[in-house]
Amino acid sequence: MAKTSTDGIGAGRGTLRLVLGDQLSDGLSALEGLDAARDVVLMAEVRDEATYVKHHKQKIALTFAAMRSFALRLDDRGVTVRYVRIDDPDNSHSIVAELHRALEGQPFEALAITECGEWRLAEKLAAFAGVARVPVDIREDRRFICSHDRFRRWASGKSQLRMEFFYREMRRETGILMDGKQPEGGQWNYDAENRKKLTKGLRPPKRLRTEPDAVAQGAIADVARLFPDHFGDLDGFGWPTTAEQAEVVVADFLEKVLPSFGDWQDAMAHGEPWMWHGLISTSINLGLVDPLDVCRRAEVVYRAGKAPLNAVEGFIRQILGWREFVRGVYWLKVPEYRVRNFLDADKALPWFFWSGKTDMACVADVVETTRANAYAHHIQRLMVTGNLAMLLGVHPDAVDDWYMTVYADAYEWVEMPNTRGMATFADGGIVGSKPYAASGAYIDRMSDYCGGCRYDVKAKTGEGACPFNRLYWGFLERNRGRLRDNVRLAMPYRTLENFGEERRKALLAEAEACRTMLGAVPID
Ligand code: FAD
Ligand code: DLZ
Ligand code: SF4
Repeated sequence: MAKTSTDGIGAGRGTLRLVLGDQLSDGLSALEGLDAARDVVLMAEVRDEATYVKHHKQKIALTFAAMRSFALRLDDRGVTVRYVRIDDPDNSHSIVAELHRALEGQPFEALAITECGEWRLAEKLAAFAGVARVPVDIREDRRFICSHDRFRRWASGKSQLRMEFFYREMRRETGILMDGKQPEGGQWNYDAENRKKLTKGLRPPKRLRTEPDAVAQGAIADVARLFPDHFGDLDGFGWPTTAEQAEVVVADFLEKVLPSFGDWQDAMAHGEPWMWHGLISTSINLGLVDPLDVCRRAEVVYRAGKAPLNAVEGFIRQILGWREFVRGVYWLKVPEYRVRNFLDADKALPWFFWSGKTDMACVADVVETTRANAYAHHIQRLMVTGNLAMLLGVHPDAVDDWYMTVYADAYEWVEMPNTRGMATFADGGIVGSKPYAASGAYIDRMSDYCGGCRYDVKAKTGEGACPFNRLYWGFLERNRGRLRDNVRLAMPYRTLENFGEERRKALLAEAEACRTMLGAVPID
C-alpha cells in the first residue's frame, strides 16, 4: 500500500492517468500504454462527487470501497497510485482541483483521461483540458458496446428513436442470439412470455450477497462517520466491491437465477427485494463487470440448454438493448435533455418518498427496500414510484434528484433517460412512445401488495380508494392537450371522451383532491 498515497511518489516525467470512481476496469482506456516505471494513476475520493446529490450512504461506501480495492490492485501490479482519501487533510474535494494539485506537484508530460459518464463532470474536465499546462488526451470509454459515433449514425435521420430497432442492430452487430441473419428462435423479443404474476406460494431463490471485506468495512465506517445525514442504511451493505466478488455474483445468477428471469421479470412481492433480477447494475456501472461479456455468457447458458430463450433474450435485451440505448440517448440529447418537462409537471415530491411513511403498501415497500439496500428492481422503480411521481405531476428535477440520491447504481447517463424518459414522459417521447401511466389494477395484477393495503384497489373514487386509481383519469384529463394525439393513447382518450364533460370534471377534481391528500403541493 506504500505507493497508494500522495506521499513519496517518484519524479519521472511520465503520464498522469485519471481513474474516476466508476472507471474501475483493468482494460480502461486511460490505462492503455501505461508505463509502470514512469506513470502515475490519480484516484481521488472527493466531497464534490459524494454530495452533488446527497447519495445514499451505500452508494458512497460502495464507490470508495471499490476505488480503494482497485488502487490496491494497481499497486500489486507495480503501478504507482496517487490516492487521495476522503479524510486526507490536503484533499481539495473536487476532481479538477485534485488534477491541478497532482500536476503542480510533479512534472508530468501528459494527462490521460477516459471520457466521463456524466455531462456535469465531463464539462468540467473539458474546461480543464482547455487550460491545462500539459496535453490532455480524453479517450473514448470503450467499455460500452455501442460507441457515441455508432449511436449517432444509427439515430441520424430518424424521426423517432426506438430501443427495439436499436437493439436489433446490436444483435446483428455482435452476433448475440443470432441464427445466421435471423434472430434465434425466429423472434427478436419474447416479452409477451415474460409477464407472469407470482403464483401463490412461489418465492424467489435465496440470493447471494457479498460480505464486506476489510476494505469495504473501512469505507462503510468512513461513510457512517463523514456522511451521517445522507439517506439510507449501511447495515445491509452486500454489494461486490472487487471484480472477483462481482464474478461470484454473476456466476451464481447465470447458473441459478437466469432460467426464471423472464417469467417473473415484471413481478413484485412484499418483502422480496431481489426477485429473479441480476443484482449486477452496481458492478457493471462501476466497471467491475464487462457488459458484453455478461451477454455472451448468458447466451452460452442458453446454448447449453440450461435456460430458456425467453429468459436469456429478456436479460440480454436489458443490457445490449436498454442500457446501451439510454446511454446513447443521453449523450445525443444532453444538456437540453436535462431540462425537459413535457408535461409541465410542477409539484413537490411528497415527503413519504423519503420517509416511507404512507398507507400505500406498494410505495412503503419500495421506499423501505430502497432505504435498506439502495436498490429496487426495475418494475418497482417504473410502475410504483415512477408511475406515482408522474400521476402526481412531480417536477422532473425533484424526481431526478430522488432517483439519483437513493440508488447505488445511479449515474445520470442511465438514471435520467429512465426517469425523465421511460418513467415520467418528461422527455415527451424520446425514450418511450407513451407514458407508462397505470392505475392500481396493474400493480394488483403483478404483485401481492394490494391485499395488505389500507386502500381499496377496486374502488375508483373517494378517500379509501387506491390513489393510483384516483389519479389515473385525472392525469389523462389534465394532460389532454399534450397527450390526446398520441396514437398509443387513443383508447383511453376515447373512453374519456365517452365519459362526458361532467364526469371528466369530477375525475379531475378527484385527482386534485388526491394530489393534495398525498402532499403533492406546488413547489414554493
Ligand atoms: P436486471 O433486471 O437483472 O437487469 C440486468 C441489467 O440490465 C441491469 O443490471 C442493468 O445494467 C441493465 N438494465 C436493465 N434495465 C435497464 C434500463 N431500463 N436502463 C438501463 N439499463 C438497464 N439503472 C441503472 O443502472 N442506474 C440507474 O440510475 C437507474 N435508474 C432507473 C430509474 C428508473 C425510473 C427506472 C425505471 C429504471 C432505472 N434503471 C437504472 C434501470 C433498472 O431499473 C436497473 O438497471 C436495474 O433495476 C438494476 O438491477 P439489476 O442489476 O438486478 O437488473
Ligand atoms: C459516485 C462517486 C462518488 C460517490 N464519489 C466519487 C469520488 O469520490 N471520486 C471519484 O472519482 N468518483 C466518485 N464517484 C463517481 C463519479 O461521480 C463518476 O465518475 C462521475 O459521476 C461520472 O460518471
Ligand atoms: Fe398500491 Fe393501490 Fe395496491 Fe395500495 S391498493 S398497494 S396503493 S396499488
